[in-house]
Amino acid sequence: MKNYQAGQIKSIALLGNAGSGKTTFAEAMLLNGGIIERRGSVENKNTASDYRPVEHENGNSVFASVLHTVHDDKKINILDAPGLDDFAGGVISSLLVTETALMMINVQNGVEVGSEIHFRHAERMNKPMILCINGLDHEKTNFDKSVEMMKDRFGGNVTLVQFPVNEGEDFDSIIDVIKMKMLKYPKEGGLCEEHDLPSEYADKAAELQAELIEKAAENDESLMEIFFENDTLTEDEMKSGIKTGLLQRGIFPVFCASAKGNKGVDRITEFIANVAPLAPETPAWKTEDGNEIKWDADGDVSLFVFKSSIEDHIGEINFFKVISGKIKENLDVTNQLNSTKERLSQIFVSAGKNRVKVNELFAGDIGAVVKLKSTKTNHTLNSSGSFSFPKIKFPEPKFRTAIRPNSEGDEEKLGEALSRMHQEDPTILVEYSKELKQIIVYGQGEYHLNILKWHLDNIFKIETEYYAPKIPYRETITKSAQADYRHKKQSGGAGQFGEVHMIIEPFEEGSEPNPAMKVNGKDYKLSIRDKDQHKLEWGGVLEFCNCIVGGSIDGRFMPAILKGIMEKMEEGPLTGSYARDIRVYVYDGKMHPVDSNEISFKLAGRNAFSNAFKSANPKILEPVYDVEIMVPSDRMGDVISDLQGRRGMVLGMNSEKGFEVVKAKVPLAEMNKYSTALSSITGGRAMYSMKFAEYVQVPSDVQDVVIKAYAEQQEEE
Ligand SMILES: Nc1nc2c(ncn2[C@@H]2O[C@H](COP(=O)(O)OP(=O)(O)OP(=O)(O)O)[C@@H](O)[C@H]2O)c(=O)[nH]1
Ligand SMILES: [Mg+2]
Repeated sequence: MKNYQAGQIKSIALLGNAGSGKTTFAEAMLLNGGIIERRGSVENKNTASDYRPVEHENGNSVFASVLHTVHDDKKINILDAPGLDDFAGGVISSLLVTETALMMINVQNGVEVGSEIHFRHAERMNKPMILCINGLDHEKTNFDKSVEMMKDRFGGNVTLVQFPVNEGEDFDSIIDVIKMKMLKYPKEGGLCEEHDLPSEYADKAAELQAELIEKAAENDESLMEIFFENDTLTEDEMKSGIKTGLLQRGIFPVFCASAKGNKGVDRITEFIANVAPLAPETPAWKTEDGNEIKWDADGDVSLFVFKSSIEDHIGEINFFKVISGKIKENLDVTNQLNSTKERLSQIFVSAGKNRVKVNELFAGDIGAVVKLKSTKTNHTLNSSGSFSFPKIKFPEPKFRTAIRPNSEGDEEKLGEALSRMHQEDPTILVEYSKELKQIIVYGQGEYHLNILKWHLDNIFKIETEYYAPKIPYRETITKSAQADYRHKKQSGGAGQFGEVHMIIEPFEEGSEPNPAMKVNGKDYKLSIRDKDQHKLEWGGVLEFCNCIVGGSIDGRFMPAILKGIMEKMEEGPLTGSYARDIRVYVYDGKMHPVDSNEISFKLAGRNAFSNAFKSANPKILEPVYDVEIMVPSDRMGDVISDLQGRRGMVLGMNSEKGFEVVKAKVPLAEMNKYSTALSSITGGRAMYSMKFAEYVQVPSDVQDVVIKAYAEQQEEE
């Protein structure tokens, strides 16, 4: 493969709702560029992009694929991102390392929730956006309706560059208003023939071209002047205005295609090659310290690894973006996250399942490397200079489940498999929860974790079971209570004796211990000799006050008492959950000259605390999440009543471009399998995100249920 310099490389991310034709479009781009000889299809499970077994099994993209094609003297990197929101991680990493997004719109449905989600990712990442209305060969198409929905949802920068002559099963011709030509395609698709504009389309084409020229001019002052002077722009001026507009997200040019028929694909590829921005024309990347690293092919080498995967026959492969410099085979670089020296012994450009070895790559290009020692996604590799680029901000998890291997001996294998899956898809998170005594896996949705399970079953061959994840409740108290406990074991051998008297009360941030208090009608005067505030790793505080006078308990036993209390804080008396925000006053006790020791006072402290806790009107706190749901207006009522059925509190709603955004607070305990429920309520036309907000007391009926469930579980164990 020839070497492409920095000025000859473009990179695009294929976006769009699931099934809108991204993978099919990429396949046609590769055929037209001569990267593949024959076109595969998603149905035949033989596309270059959807090459993993799980994608063949499910008939959709699961991972983002790195591909490339060539057009004239340009190389175009293509990141084919998955459309389903469960695989959002692949969309975000694809957008990060490409300069332009190409969004597929399925002409049968227009703007779908997936289109909306991807549009927002691109908007948030400030990416230039080209739009393609695909599937114009379908029996039922409605080009104008799709255009209308796009203008309604994506705004006034949506600007037509083309319109179809004959949408429907015979689709083969497009009017292009940059060229003011009709593009006609052979039956089998491929490269078009340019024809003069048929007169019946001249008016519409002229009208659309005028709109396009105005849009192109408005993003560039010098062009605006030319436009006012000449009342038009030349094709080259138009193209430069469109490029400026793309970079400012001031124009979203709209093209037409049938990816399946390979019609219109060549023209869009040509537009990308000639008009879409080069990496050096886009903002420079910033390091974690905020320093800019220029897209300079003559600069020091700096790479960012945006994807890692394990492939048959070659093992681990890391995909990277060259941010600066020129890399050559066998170049030595340093991993900035673990200081490992890495040699780029073999570098490739990728076309999905196929890879081509190359000997050099320039700034702005995308490549792959194998056999690195300890480099993964989010790692920066430099030839010199110690800086790294910020990690990819993947979306917060939205779905979780507990997992266990069917056979006990498989724990280690499962651990390795899960960490490998996390490496391939960083939005799969694994937590070995000491608190819940479960392995919890987190993902973007139920389907996402079903795909994980598919890999465990079929690739790693480990039988596992998903089961209900416990809720990380918290326990606390709401009033003061007193308790004392004598631990005594004096039946032959080393005896044990320890007695502890304590008062506990709720701890509030900023409050001070109170030497005089009334508990259960009895007055106490305490002399607070010493207090220790312990910030708990699970949140909240335990404040331990030593109020012993007259040596009733020797100071050397206080840490043991605290240890006993901490054990109960780790495994609360109500449900075995972590306890928080409690102040303890140890104000009296008894010792035995021989039998008193640490274990005695630990147990006395522990049991006194447990008893006091139970009589301090203890409450269970549950994690509550901020949930934001984007739902089509016609389904908002159903979504809200479903939320209310989940003890959700709707905080507000606002309309955004044909969607309603509902904000609510919902207990985690009620969010189990929410992605699936929401999808069935809205016909898959909604999306949501959730983020931990706070701990809130559970309602008393729920408290009773949770305590009862814990008691039953205790009996079973
Ligand atoms: N008739 C017709 N079918 C198409 C066209 N483009 C794609 N398809 C079909 O639509 C289905 C989905 O196509 P894909 O290319 O997998 O869509 P995708 O956008 O990659 O979907 P995800 O990977 O799930 O995000 C396949 O059955 C394709 O054959 C088209 O232009 N016309
Ligand atoms: Mg796909």
